[in-house]
Amino acid sequence: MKDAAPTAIHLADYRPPNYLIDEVHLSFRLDPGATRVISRIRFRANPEGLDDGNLILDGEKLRLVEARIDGSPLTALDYLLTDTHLTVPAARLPGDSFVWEAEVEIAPRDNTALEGLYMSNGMYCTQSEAEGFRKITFYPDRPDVMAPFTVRIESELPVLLSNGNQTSQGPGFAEWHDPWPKPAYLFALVAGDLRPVSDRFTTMDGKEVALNIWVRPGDEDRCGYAMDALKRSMTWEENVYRRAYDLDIFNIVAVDDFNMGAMENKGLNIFNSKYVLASPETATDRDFDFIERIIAHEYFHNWTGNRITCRDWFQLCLKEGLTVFRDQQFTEDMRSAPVKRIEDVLQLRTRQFREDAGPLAHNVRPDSYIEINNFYTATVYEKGAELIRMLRLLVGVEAYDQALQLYFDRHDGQACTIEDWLAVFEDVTARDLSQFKRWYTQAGTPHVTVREHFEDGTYRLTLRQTVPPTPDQPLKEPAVIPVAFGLLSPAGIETHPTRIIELVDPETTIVIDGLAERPVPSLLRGFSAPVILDHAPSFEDRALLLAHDTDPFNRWEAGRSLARETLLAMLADGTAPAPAFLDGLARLAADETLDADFRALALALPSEDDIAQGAVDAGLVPDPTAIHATRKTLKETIGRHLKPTLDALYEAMDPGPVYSPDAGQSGKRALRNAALGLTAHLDAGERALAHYEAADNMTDQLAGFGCLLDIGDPDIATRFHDQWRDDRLVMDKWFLLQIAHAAPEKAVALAETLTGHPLFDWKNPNRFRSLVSGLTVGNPAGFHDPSGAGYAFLADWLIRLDRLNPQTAARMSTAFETWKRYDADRQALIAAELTRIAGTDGLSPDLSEMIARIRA
Ligand code: 0A1
Ligand code: ZN
Repeated sequence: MKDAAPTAIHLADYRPPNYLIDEVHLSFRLDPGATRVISRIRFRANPEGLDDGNLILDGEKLRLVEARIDGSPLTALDYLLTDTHLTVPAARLPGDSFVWEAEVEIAPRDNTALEGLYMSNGMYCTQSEAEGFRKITFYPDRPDVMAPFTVRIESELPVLLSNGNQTSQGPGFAEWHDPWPKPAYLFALVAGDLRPVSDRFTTMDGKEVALNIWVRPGDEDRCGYAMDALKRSMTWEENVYRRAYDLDIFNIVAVDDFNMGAMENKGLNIFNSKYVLASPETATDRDFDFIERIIAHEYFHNWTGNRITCRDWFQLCLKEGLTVFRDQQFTEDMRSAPVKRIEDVLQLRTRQFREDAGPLAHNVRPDSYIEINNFYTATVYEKGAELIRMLRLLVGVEAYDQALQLYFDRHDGQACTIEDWLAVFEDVTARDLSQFKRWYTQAGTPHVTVREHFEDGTYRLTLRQTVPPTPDQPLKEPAVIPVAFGLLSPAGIETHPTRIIELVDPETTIVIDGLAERPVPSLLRGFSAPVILDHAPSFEDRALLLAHDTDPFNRWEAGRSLARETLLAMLADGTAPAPAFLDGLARLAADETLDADFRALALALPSEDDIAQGAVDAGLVPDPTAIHATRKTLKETIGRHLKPTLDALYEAMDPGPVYSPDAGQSGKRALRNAALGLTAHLDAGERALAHYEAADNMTDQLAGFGCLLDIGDPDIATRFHDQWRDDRLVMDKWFLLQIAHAAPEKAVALAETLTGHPLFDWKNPNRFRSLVSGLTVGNPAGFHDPSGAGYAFLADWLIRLDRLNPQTAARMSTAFETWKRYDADRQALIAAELTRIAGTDGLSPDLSEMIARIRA
């Protein structure tokens, strides 16, 4: 039977499940075209369930071979089967507790959506989050049903893995038992010809844990950094959160075909291979940084996500926001904290502010969804993490630690809500967090408008908060906004160190007396809240903050706002960059008291997308072509003006002969490559070519490659290709960078040509993303070409990919989310493409939900 078209699911409709599960036994007989999955599940009535007592199991794309209850076979009259559910009416159930058994057949070879059980390069693997388990067997596939799992895998493949500890193994089979009750979304299975890279870890409770990273033969020498990051994550979590690992074995598997970054399945993390495999020759410093961060993230989920999980998918931020915050803390401790904070804020502004400002804006805890996979967003993850950071700032570090220990003790083994999360903070601090909770239930980025008044030694600072309307939320209530601020004297001396003002009312005024001179405020230090500060300090004040603020974030922020303003003035009427701006930049670049990575960040210009958003904020309609040209001009002007400084930096920042991806060395490379990038055009690419040729690591090689592409070197793409054609992860970079660095008017044609390249395997999500986002993210002026060719290119590929992999198609459609920013011609062209996609027969619920929201 067919179900009706997918409808929205609402948080308000949550009902506890009718049945809970005491234990699950699964048996897999693996076969590419006909895998048999035999389940035996002991159900027990939930006293909190509905009165009807029906047993409702999710199931999609399963061929039911047979089903039994308490050993008696069911006939088709005993249950109702649709495309998505199998329901056994209460009248057909023997009582409050029974054993369900089923045998189903599935075809992993034909699973191109990469959800459920699928195949990648001859290996079997699973992706169960969010709702993939229902494509493996009939099950109450919802996170509030938690159970211990026992799994038997039968296959001739040499390595057979599942969650938990291995209990037996023999020729052609392996058995695993996971004693920790878990929801189905954390289930995983892997089978293949894999090689381990192994190590050991002793936990703070003295438990010996075997660590393995499983990779394809030949990749063993690229796992060292991931293993090191794993051990550092385990130690850090013990030291900072006092939580230890809880199984005898921790497995990580690298797979080439994966829709997301990685997945925290209990005891068996599955990773997109790009976030595990790295060698200096093939991975950039940034890749190493990501590997460290994602290894930590997935490991930290063991406590925040697995031991304590989410009651329903509306609570996704409960595990994701908290785990992102914890991985940010980890990186801050491993590397430079200010640099990490700046990078995180850059990401937040680029991805989350953009989401919050457009048609896809949603609460950190959404109220409804059609396809939950569409809500693994920057808002849930990154804004979710900002909310935890604010809570910690508001209650203080000690209370935060106590609240977390209470959370772990109180909720271990449970499926929880945001209310449970906030309650531990309320219980520890006796503070009422009902107003703070609005951060979870209101979408949109708050604006904080600043007014200053100084008279007779008295300084008045008035801060006013507003949240612009977002889809379905016209009116907003004031939130609790912690604003960290300090004051500097006009000579650049800090007279008032950081304190926190809590904005709870629409408007708050702070009065500071006894000042000899008008102070220069440093507001929102460390980016203490995810808001837009509407404040236009004078050029001189910002230059002063850039030179003297004690808060590194605000130092960087002052420079960034000067750069943004310079660009906007150049765009508006061709105003040349102020010499004071260029001199300030030169001083900062040469300031040896500052870390190299910080200086590299200060030299980086706002991205074209940031400038477009800046134009919108200034009430203008952004022109991507003009933005591209202006940014290029400013880059060249900086290069010319700062040439002596940049040349000196290029020479001085030699990181030394033995490559290490640590913060110290990678900072030097970043600064050296920034100097190269700003000056490469001045010698027609001579230094860039020498840099490229001398490079013994991918960071430097790619820096040279990018410069040479910008300059239009006719051979460099072929040279790079011929060197790396057999390396899939490096070739992803080749596809992406060529398109990102193409002249805008040539970018779409190049993207089109590259889709015909023999190595363009569009069914591999990494390859597809590299090529398509090379255009949509990497080359905004090319994507927004006035002809509309970029829009048609994206629409064609989304329609094509949707038939195979709806999840990735839906994610890539966000390239259209900013369409209302642009001029009427571009809007009309995009609207036509959105209409064409929406009108395509057989569109997935994933992509149709996204297109409908973007069009709204
Ligand atoms: N929970 C993972 C991310 C993830 C989400 C969904 C997936 O498939 C639909 C896969 C992975 C994390 O936060 O790392
Ligand atoms: Zn996560």
